[in-house]
Amino acid sequence: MTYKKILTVQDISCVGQCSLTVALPILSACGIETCILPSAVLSTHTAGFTGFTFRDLTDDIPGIKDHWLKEGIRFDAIYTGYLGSTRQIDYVAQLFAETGAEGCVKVVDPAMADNGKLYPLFDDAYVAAMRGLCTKADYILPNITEACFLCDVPYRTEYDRAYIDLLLEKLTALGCKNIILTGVSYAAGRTGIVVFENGQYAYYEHELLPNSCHGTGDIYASAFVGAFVRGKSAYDAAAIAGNYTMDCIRCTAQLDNHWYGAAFEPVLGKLIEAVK
Ligand code: PXL
Repeated sequence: MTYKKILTVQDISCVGQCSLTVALPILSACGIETCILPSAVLSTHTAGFTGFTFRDLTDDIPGIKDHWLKEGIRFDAIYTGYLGSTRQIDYVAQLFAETGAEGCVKVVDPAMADNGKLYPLFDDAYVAAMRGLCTKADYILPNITEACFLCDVPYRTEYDRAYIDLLLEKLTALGCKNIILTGVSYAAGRTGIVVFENGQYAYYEHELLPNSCHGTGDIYASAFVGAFVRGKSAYDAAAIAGNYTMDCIRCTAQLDNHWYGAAFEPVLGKLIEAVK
């Protein structure tokens, strides 16, 4: 049996179904021992709620890392999501360098923007720091907006394959290795995921659902990482994560007034089956 240990670094939004409250159950469901490092604690996520609290945990990270090193704790994979501050990104790079076991896979979801806009609280300095972290990862999982911020290309809602190739080329020129680009749509009613691995382009296309939900980027990234660390190929993991995310969106569409996140729990069983 393979039983891998992963560290995931992202915030705890106490309410809102995103970041650690999504990553921890999904990675556990994939059969991976999941260690967490909360980047910040918020009362809710920042997309749609107002007046949320925010406690930045940046200053806790060096002490936590030093304790782990002293205990000989190492991780088979490290996966980062929403981070709490620009300074924290440097600490995460240190975690990459010091706490990985041999062959440790590093995955960065540069969770910082969507629909052409940065999330509240983030600025150009944050983008620059995230760009640096992305070059240290084995896989990055941006959406198109995040890719545009990372490589300084204007965001477009209408595009063709040449535009996607430009983004992949620029990300590669920055030093990014393998790129899983989400939300890539080449035809009406369809969307999909580009898997750009070792310079090879592949595309997993699926239906574009009429509704969308907050937090699906985190669900997608967690399911991708879970399936990949369980031994699926990047392409198969991208497809499994895409199918699971659609199941979550369909499940959420049946609920009234569930605007702040996606109901990922009722369909977790499907993910467990898919990663077996
Ligand atoms: O889903 C990404 C995310 C994670 N964490 C926090 C957020 C967001 C997106 O808005 O606000 C705190």
